[in-house]
Amino acid sequence: AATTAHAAVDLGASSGRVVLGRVGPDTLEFHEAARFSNGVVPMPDGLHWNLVGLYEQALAGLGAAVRETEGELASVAIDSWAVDYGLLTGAEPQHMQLLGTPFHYRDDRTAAGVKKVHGRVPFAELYRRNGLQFLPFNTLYQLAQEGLAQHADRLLLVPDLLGYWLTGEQLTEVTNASTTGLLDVHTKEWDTDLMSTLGLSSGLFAPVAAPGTSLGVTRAELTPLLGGHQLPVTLVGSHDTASAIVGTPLSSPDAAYISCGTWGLVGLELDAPVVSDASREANFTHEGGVDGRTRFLTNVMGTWLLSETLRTWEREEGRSQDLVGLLDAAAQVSRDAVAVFDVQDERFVAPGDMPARIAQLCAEQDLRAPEGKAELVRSIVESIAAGFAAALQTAGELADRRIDVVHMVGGGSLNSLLCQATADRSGYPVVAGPVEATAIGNLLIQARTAGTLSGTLEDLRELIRRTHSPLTYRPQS
Ligand code: LRH
Repeated sequence: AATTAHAAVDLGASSGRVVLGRVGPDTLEFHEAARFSNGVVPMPDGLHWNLVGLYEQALAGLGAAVRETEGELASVAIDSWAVDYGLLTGAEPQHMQLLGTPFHYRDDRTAAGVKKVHGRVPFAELYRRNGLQFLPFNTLYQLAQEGLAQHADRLLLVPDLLGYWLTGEQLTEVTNASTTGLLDVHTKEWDTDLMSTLGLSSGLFAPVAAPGTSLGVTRAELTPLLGGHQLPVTLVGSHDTASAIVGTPLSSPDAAYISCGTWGLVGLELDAPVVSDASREANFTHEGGVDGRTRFLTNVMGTWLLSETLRTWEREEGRSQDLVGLLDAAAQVSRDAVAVFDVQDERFVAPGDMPARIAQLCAEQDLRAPEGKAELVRSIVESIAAGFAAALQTAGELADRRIDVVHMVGGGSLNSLLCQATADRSGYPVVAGPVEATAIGNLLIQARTAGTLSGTLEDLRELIRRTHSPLTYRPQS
C-alpha cells in the first residue's frame, strides 16, 4: 500500500525535535531528523522562551528532512506546549512583527493576573464557560498582566506563531485554543463576551480552525532553506497533549492515560464535555481533543520535579548528573522508607532549588525529609506516582468509568521505576509507550489529512498497536 512522508515539529518544554515519519495503512516508521534543547530563559523582566531560536532550529530540521526524503515530504505540522503566545503588530497580515519576547508560563507575574480576572468573573462562572482547570498560567491570566496587549494587533499561540512564520498565514488551532480560557467549551468558538468583560479585543484573535485544515505552504523566501521546496503546512492537534492522546493506543473507553513529560496529564478521553461542580472542585479540565473529543484530565507535576532537582545538583557540583544511575540507586531504596509529599504544592511550579523546597515541605508536614540523592530521587518518584494514582481514581469516579488499564506515554514512560510505582499505587496495570506518542499523533493526523489513512482515532490507534509493542507493569502491592 502507498505510504507518504511527513515531518512533525514537536516542541516540548525541555527539547524540540523534527520527527520524520513514513506512514501507510500498514506502516508507521519514524525517526528524529533533528533535536535541539529548549528551556527557561531568565531575563530582567522575567522568564521567557527563545521562540525565534526554536523557529530557526525547526527550519533547519525541516531542511534536513527534505534532503533525507529527496523532496518527497507530503506535509509538515507543528505542535507545542499549551497556553503561551506571541503578540504581533502590523497593518498587513502577511508582514507582522513580533512585539516583545514571549513569556514562559512559569513566570510568576500571573499571580496578579489571576486576582484581576477572578475579580471580574468568579472562577465558577469561568469554569462553566470554558471548562478549564485552574492553572495560574492559563492564557487569560497571562493576558491580564500583559503590558503589550494594547499595542498588539494579533495574538498567536506558539504552534500557530511558528506556522505563521513558516507560511505567512494566521489561524488558531482549536485544541490549543481550548487551553486559553477564552474558548467556549461547548461551541468551541471564541467566547467574545468573556473577552470583552476582560477588556480584550476579539480582533486580537485569529479564526479557530480544526486539525486537518490546511494552513498554507511555506513562504517563497524560505525555499532555499528547504532544499528548493515549498512545503504544505497542515494543522494537527497543535496542543502537544492533544497529539499525544491521538498517539496513545487506548483500547477502550475505560482505558486511562498519563501523558508524562514535564507534566503528567492524567485522565480519560470523553465524547463530549461534562462540566460539573464536582469536576471543578477536583480541578479537572475539558480540553479540546482531535475530532471534537474531550480530554478530561488534570495536570499533575511530572518529570519537572526530577529534572529541576538534577539541575540544582548540577549547579551545586558544577558537573552533569547521571539520571539513569540515580534511578538505579533509587530503586534500591525501600519504597516505604521515603516521604510521600504533595507534588501539587504551588511552590514547585517555578524553576529553582527543588531539594530545598521538598525539605521545607516535609518539615512543615512532619515527614522525615529524604537524606542523600538516592532517597530523594525515590521520594520524588513515589510522590509523583501517588499524585498520578489519586488523579486516576478521581478521573474514574467523575466520569463514571471503571478504569482497567493505564497507558503511560511520553518521556516518562521510559522511567521504569515511575511506571512500576504508578502501577503499585494505583492498582492498575500500566502499559508503557510509545515514548514518541506526541510526534506519532501529529504524523497520523497529517497522513489522514493527506488521504494516506482514513477512519476514526480508533482506526489510527489500531495502526499504533500493530506497529509498536508496549511494556506492561503489573501492580505488585
Ligand atoms: C504539556 C503541556 C500541558 C500544559 C502545559 C502548559 O507540554 O502542554 O498540557 O498544561 O504544557
